[in-house]
Amino acid sequence: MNSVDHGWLGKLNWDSIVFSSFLHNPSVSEAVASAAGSIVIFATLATLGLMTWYRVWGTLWSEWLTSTDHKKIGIMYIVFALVMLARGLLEGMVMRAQQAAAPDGFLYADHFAQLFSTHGTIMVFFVAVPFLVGIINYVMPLQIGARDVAFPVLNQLSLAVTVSSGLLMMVSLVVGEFSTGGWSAYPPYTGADFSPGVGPDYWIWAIVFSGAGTTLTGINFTVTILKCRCPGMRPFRMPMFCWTALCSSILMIFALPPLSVAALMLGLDRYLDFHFFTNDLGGNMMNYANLFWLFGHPEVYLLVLPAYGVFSEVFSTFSAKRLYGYKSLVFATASIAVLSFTVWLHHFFTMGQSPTINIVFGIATMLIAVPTGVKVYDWMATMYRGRIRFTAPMIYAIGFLILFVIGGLTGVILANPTVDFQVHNTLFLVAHFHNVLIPGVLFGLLAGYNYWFPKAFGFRLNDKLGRLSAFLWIAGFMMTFFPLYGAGLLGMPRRSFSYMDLTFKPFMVVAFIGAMVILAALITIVVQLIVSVRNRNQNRVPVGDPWDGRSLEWSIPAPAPSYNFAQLPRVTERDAFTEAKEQGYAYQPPKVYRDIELPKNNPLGFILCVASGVLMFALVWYIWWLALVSALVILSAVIASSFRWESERVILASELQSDTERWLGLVKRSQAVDRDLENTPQNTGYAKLEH
Ligand code: HEM
Ligand SMILES: [Cu+2]
Repeated sequence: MNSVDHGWLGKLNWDSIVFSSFLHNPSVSEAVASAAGSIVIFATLATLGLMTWYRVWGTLWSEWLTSTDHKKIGIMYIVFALVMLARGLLEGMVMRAQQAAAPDGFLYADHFAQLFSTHGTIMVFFVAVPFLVGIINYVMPLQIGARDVAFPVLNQLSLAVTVSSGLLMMVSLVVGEFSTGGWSAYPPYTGADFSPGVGPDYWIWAIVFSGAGTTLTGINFTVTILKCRCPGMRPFRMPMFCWTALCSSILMIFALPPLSVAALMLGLDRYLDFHFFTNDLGGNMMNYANLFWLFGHPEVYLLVLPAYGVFSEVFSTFSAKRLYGYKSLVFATASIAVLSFTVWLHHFFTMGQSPTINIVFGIATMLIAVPTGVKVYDWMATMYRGRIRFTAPMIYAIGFLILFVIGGLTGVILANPTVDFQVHNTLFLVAHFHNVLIPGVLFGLLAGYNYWFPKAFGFRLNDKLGRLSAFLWIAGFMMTFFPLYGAGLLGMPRRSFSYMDLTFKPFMVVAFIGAMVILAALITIVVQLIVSVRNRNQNRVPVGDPWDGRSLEWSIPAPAPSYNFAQLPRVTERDAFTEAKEQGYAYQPPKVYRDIELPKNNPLGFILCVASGVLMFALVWYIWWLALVSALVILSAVIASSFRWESERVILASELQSDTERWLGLVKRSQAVDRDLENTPQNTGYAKLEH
């Protein structure tokens, strides 16, 4: 393209700033865009200001930004995901408001298109993925009795590129415009001919960099689970969550590369005038569709499997029972992971291949319902005759069980090519995928957040507000998305910024009210956090086992110490901690205390986060010198880091001993609490043994 015609600042000029469009053309649509841009700017300034005011920069640097501890990296992933969730949800609200107000509306078509493109991209890549990677990061090494993930610095790098890609998404609200091509960015529409602006370039680089981070995370987690399990932790003794984490990580390794390749090829089309996906000169868009969905379909299972893992832990803990059908759940998980690669073609039933092919892929798609049914059965059997407590994670789990069956069934309906010809690209599809993504992914992640929070921070979240938020999510979800099934069956196309047929209007109004309920659910989560932090002293659970947990993460103090275990555990059973409690060898001091080596802090992640952010921005705007400089910074930082002499720090045996003895003393002084009291201040994390 005309890459050489640009000056020092590439394509960047004053008119690229969002406020300039508002000044040229003061309309409601532009006002909304400017407001969003202002929120980004003010939120950034306010955060920086507050951090300076409270003088937290030093701690932030030494405890967090340079940390290689899997627990801290996990928490940072989750904080990032929650910030992005707030943005993604607000965009959903604005879209619902627009469609409820149609045909009059208040947004331009182009602005609406940017909204569904950023919303979809953010929800999938910057909410669901980082949230689940964060939870796996925190929990999985503890569950398998390891000290850290296999490659702690790599973990830091994965976080770095994920965050910098998310920041790039935020910058696109202020400078320039985002893509209008949806989260799947189909060419040739996103090619240079039809989208000459910078929008698709923002999408491409955010996807390429965060995708690289996710692939590396997949490798890191897979190696960790295969290689770093404590003595005795045979595969079939691993907690269910670790199995789902393993399958999901393998999906990360194999599913993300086709996406990165597709996005880079689209980049070649746009930057260097290649013709992979154009309509002429030998290009063929279907190659993109195949690559994209070769990633895209496994991706949805990559998202949902860890949530299955969370629900498995939640069902068994809050029913005080062993997980029913453990092995069948493992095989169901693994077969879902494999099958997920064999169905991608159902995303283009209507794009002209033969009926035979459609039938084969239709049947393959329906097959996934079989292992999923096995799981639903196992979860219900786990609850049967259990001592069930309706805590916040359990409300999410039960809501999931009911709603996910509905979402799954609508998926089976869509898997029938003849039906799909009628409803593809209508709101029926939008209802279906939100029906699986919200109860199936988001509820799982929020359940995990409520469930493991006390382990991470040493105090429980307020359960009343947690339950309220879960109910609001369930009610809001149903009200927002069930009407879309109706509107879709009546023929309302997806991605329409307006419509003339007023039959759709009542559906859209109900959906908008439902979206407000979801907003209330989000606000409740924030309130819950604030209230819980304020009342943290009454809710502390330092002993570390507030829910009578069954796996190893509950066998250590809360918050978990940096070295995880004073001595690596040795397990002889599934549900290792329950076993230890029953046999009476929980809360024993190690026989000998030995020094522990842990990886030292490393500034590499932070440097890479900044440099890759600058690199992406430079690439989007064709600022070639800046791209070169930042690429060199990345390269030199990586090389320099490999020359670090001392990469380990030592925790002395004496320190371990005094920590452990203090904690064991606390256990002795604590009152064991019954399950009925688990959400009262009496619960200090010492669960009474019950049979
Ligand atoms: C408050 C909750 C939410 C609301 C109100 C909402 C609303 C919407 C709307 C209005 C669209 C555009 C639909 C269309 O006309 O094609 C959309 C698309 C989408 N949403 Fe959501 N959404 C919500 C939550 C989520 C969540 C939690 C996820 C994923 C984890 C998600 C993923 C997507 C995706 C992938 C698209 C497709 C974007 C595209 O077509 O390119 N949404 N959503
Ligand atoms: Cu699919």
